Amino acid sequence: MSVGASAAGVADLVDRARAGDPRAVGRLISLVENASPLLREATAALMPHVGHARVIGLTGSPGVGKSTTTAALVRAFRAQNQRVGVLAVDPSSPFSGGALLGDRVRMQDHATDSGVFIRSMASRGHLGGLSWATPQALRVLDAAGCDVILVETVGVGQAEVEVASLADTTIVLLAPGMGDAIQAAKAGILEVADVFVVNKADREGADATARDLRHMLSLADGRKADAWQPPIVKTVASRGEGIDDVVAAVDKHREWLAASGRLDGRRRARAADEIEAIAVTSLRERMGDLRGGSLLDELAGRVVAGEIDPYAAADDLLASLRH
Ligand SMILES: Nc1nc2c(ncn2[C@@H]2O[C@H](COP(=O)(O)OP(=O)(O)OP(=O)(O)O)[C@@H](O)[C@H]2O)c(=O)[nH]1
Ligand SMILES: [Mg+2]
Repeated sequence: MSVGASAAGVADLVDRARAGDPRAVGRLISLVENASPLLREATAALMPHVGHARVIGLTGSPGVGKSTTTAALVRAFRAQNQRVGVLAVDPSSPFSGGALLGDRVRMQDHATDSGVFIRSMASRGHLGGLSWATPQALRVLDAAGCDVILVETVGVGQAEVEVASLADTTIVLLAPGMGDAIQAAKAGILEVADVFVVNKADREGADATARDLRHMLSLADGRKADAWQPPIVKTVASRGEGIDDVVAAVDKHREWLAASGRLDGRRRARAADEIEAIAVTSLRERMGDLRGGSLLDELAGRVVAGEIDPYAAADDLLASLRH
């Protein structure tokens, strides 16, 4: 069956994904990636089966060691017999490839493990971008029975901050000598971090990086007394060192989220973002249809002629969308 065949095909895909068929999982994520019209039905079919997975985001500058850390975390969670999903997201690239291809190779260890699903996803420049697509892909992996989903995002720009904020727990990675603490502060990434990892601690300067980071955090006085204080964990991901400490920090954050009631708050905020992204996407599409239509042209003419102001014209345009 080809992707996008039919609604009946979608129900079958969802059934097979729930049974743990990696090909079905892959096809459902392709529906997301391609913004398929069948996605609406797929999402409805997935809804009753989600809410179980914990989502852990990893972000940080290129080359800092996200994929290496992700692979090490997969190993750690598999040792606990947890089912793991990995979603590698590249918000800046219109195509899957490059760095993500390298990641696939690195993940080879896990390629034959039926307890691990690995997918990469690029935005392909579709409307709404990854803030829209990522929650949908997470839903597929959740419904497929993942206990843990690791989301690796490339880079430390605004889009990455948004994707990172989709996680229950966000890990921000830094490495010595990359000027990372300052860069991270500039990109607004310090605020989204629940756990800091200073990776490549086998290199000189790891202690200095941790110290810079602690200093930056002390300057950011936005954190209230009852707020979570993000721990700083040092790792050598390539040798698996410190990974147990990362798992412990993530578990502790998870307990704090549950005990403080913030988990529910985060999930509601995420659902609100997703609803907004879908609504705005739909609005943009309908506005796009109007662009070729006569109403917008007519309103533009009236604004140019000085008959109405652009605010009133925009009101008319929005009113027409309600029909
Ligand atoms: N010395 C040292 N090298 C490491 C460590 N962890 C990862 N590396 C190496 O750093 C390089 C980049 O690691 P990746 O895991 O691909 O980094 P990444 O952040 O996923 O990179 P992008 O996906 O390209 O942004 C690789 O050559 C790794 O082997 C570490 O703890 N110490
Ligand atoms: Mg990577």
